[in-house]
Amino acid sequence: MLVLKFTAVFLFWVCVNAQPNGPVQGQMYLTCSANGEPIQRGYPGKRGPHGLDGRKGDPGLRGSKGQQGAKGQRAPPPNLRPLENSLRTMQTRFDNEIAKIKRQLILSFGSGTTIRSQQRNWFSPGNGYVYISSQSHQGNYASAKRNCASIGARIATVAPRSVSVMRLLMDGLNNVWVGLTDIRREGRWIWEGGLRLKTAESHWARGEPTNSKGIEDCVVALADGLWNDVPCNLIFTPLCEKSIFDVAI
Ligand SMILES: [Ca+2]
Ligand SMILES: [Ca+2]
Repeated sequence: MLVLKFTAVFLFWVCVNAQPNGPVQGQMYLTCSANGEPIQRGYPGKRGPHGLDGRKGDPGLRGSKGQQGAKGQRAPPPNLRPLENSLRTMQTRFDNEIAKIKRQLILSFGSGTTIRSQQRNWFSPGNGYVYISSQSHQGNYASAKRNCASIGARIATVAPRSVSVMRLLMDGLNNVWVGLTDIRREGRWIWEGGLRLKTAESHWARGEPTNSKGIEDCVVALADGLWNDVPCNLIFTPLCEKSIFDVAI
């Protein structure tokens, strides 16, 4: 029995050492059976499919801090001079306009103020308008309207509606043209500009209007501010009027 075991071990050793270089791909394997007979072994199988992707690896270590970059050049200062000049101009215009409006408001609400404008003295009775009645503008009613227009005004239609205002304006004056007529239709009094005279704003002197001889179609203000109808071809001084905001100060 011992002899048989020894024989088997010996044969196994012979078979193993009969292929000292080991298996070679594409080469048939020869080995021995347990009883020492050589047997054939098959070719290596095909390569298996690719395995599944492995899990994502851990993030790498943080890199070291880079070197500080070179210092950049300072940007040139912006050119603000045009903007400053523009703002200064706007400020000046704004200040001038505010000053003008302020003066006009003071004159508008200030009674008895004289305004020097365009080489003329305009009188402000505080009603928002200024007035002038110059001997150099004397004429009939038609020329009186033209003369007022020549100095940037119109023949008065606002002041005559207030006796108190007219008394301020008529200081030392008498018989001045105002902008009221019944030229188109007798007894139908119309203000220059087209508005019809209202009863509440009528300030006729006692007994007026008389329409004497049927030719009194224009109106003058008397020294006390009341009205008289007179022929339009008489020669008187016009009472010229314009808004305080139309005065060049
Ligand atoms: Ca008349
Ligand atoms: Ca009359």
